Amino acid sequence: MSNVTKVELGMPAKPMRPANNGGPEIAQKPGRLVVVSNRVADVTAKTQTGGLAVALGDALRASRGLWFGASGQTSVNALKSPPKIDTIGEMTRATIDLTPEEEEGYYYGYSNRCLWPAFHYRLDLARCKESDAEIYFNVNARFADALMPLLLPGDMVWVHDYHLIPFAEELKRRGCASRIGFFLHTPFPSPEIFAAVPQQKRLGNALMTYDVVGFQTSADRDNFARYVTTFLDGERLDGDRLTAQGQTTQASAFPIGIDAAGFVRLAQTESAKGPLLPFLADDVKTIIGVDRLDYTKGLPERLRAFEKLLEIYPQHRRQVRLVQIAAPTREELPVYQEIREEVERLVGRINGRFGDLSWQPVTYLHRPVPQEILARLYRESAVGLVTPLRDGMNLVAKEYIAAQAPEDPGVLVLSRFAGAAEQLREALLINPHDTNEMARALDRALTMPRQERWARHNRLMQRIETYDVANWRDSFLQTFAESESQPLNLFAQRPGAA
Ligand code: GDG
Repeated sequence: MSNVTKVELGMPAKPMRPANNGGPEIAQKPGRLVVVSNRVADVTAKTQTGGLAVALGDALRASRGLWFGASGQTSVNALKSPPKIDTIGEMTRATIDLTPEEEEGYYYGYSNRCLWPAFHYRLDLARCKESDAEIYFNVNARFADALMPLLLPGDMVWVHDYHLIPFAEELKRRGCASRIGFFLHTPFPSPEIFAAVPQQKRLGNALMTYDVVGFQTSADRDNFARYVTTFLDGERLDGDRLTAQGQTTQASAFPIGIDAAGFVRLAQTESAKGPLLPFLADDVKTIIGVDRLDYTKGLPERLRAFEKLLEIYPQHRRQVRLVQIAAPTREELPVYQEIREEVERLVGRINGRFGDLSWQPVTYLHRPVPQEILARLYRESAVGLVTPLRDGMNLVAKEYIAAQAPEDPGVLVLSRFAGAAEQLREALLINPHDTNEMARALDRALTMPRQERWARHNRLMQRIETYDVANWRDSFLQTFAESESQPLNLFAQRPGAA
């Protein structure tokens, strides 16, 4: 087995720190970490299910920090209510309610009907209403009003995701001198796509007011750099620095990881506890898919590829099943109801067409399953099938690898359009728009000799362990700690500037 070099293609230009198995090493300059996200994770939960929540929670505790965001509750009195502040051990949580109109315009409207589809290259689905945009910018301003009094000198404010793009500009407009960083969990699309969003200049300029902007992949970072040079008349400086409209920012790739060691433990402990999950206790091989039921995840494409596999490789009939966990998400939006109907129609068609009284080709669950069951499902599945049409990273791909038995691992079939494909090159990479290619890849995965599976898995596993979620967090925070707070350029022509 060859050694994997520490700095991989698609990794940030600067070598990152090795995986951190101890506590978080945060800011080199002293200061609290303040995390801002649309929703605040339940840091009081005994068993945290999300690796991200655990990694951020650890860093917040280590710096006696603050996590700020929306409470998830709506209230007609929200505009008059102060933030709700809880002290949880060594960290603080501050949340505010939204009014029903704010939730509709900011969350469902602009964030999830405009930015989410546009960032995933679905301009056909993007509805960027000016009235929703106004509410989105106003909610960001209100968040900034609520956070300002809670900030201390020297704080590092780390803002997450597309709901909060204008947040740094709003804080700086209120005189905040803290360093403010941003991490985008979705892809950043090609400049021509981003430029089609009517509020693109306002959003692009707002991103430039951050001191550090983090992306999932070097392709996303390059898309942003091309946007800044092409549409904001900006320039690419040395390293990852960009300048436009009198603002300079560091735009780098920080690919997010999972708690690899924790996931390995979870998968091993659970499988050591008992026999196979009863419904898997036969000789039929399992292909596993796990996703939020989102139109970006390529679920219809995946089902059609599985159908094609059964059609053109009849030897796999009765020898393989697809288990698809599709957790409900954003069900209030009609486009999510439509994708659910399409998926359920396809599941029914495949089961009706190929199934018999002793074999059902597709097992489909439209509900979340506990994480320990997920880990066992991954481990007991011969193939992990991850087919997003676009995805920022895709943590399921990494979890599938971490859960495998090293001596007899399964094979990951992965979309080229998931951010994870930049790192996970030993997976079988496919184009999710090409049904035949996917069916061939599934056949190859199901019949791959153990030696090849082992060799591929070994390389993938090393990379997942090295670039885990703690490494992601510490790499971002290190870059952040080395940055300087840049003041807001009040002379820049900003549409919507006060
Ligand atoms: C966004 C970006 C980026 C799913 N079903 C169940 C369940 N899950 C867990 C998975 C995984 C997580 O949810 C999904 O993460 P992904 O990365 O696959 O996708 P998004 O939710 O779209 O996340 C994405 C990510 O942010 C991080 O930056 O990678 O690109 O879109 O951890 O395991 N967990 C449980 N039951 C389920 O049924 N317990």
